[in-house]
Amino acid sequence: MKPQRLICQPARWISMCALAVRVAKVSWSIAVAAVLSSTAPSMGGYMETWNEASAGANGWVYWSKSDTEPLVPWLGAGGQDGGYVSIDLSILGAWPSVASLDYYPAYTFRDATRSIDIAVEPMLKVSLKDESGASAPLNLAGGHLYFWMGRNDGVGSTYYSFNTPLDIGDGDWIVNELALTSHSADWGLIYDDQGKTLADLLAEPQQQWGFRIFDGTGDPQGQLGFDNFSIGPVPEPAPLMLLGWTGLALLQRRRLGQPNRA
Ligand SMILES: [Ca+2]
Repeated sequence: MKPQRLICQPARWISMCALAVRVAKVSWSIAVAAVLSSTAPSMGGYMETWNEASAGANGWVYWSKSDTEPLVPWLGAGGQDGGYVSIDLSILGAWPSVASLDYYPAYTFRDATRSIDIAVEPMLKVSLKDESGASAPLNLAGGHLYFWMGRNDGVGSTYYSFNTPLDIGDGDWIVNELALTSHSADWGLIYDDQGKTLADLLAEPQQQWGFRIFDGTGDPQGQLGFDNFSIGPVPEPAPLMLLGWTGLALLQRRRLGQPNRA
């Protein structure tokens, strides 16, 4: 097919462009359907189901008003499945001081076995549920729940919070899926006394990570459930997606080849 011939036939260009648009629309629809139909869970390098007593806490703590950092209250039944943690937000203490409006309902730290490398494990998942009673409904005072990462290495501390807030279910469990990035613009500095950047923190071992309630105008209240927390790689494309793309590519080649044969 020679370019000059196509230039002299604008109608054929328009037809081919229309075909390309249709193929693109169908391809996108199939790709979205394949992603939604994929049932394979993302089993990342770190996962906490809170389903077993031996792993009920796994080092997870909350920052209480008594500042004694007791274990997160673990419930052996219920949740999205087989146990979970349910936290009374009214017992949270603010950090770094009572004058602050910065709360940490659940976090874990100093996992000596591994660290999060969000370059290869950027997909965060966590199930959340508002379990507040009618007498004390959930009230974050205009604030939101965020995921954060940090580290205290004994010399100093550095903490950053991912800027996209998490959704909290209203009586039902909500599965949050959040693709973390290493872009500094996507994170907000919580605290740093060593001059470390986000890149410095992400490259360090034995990070801490957890959840933060921030941006509110008062103390949070209510009961908040956490279950099935994981950080892992982005799921591989489902076989249906690959089949769909391959089939459409062949169809496109056939259709685009037809004018040459005419
Ligand atoms: Ca569970």
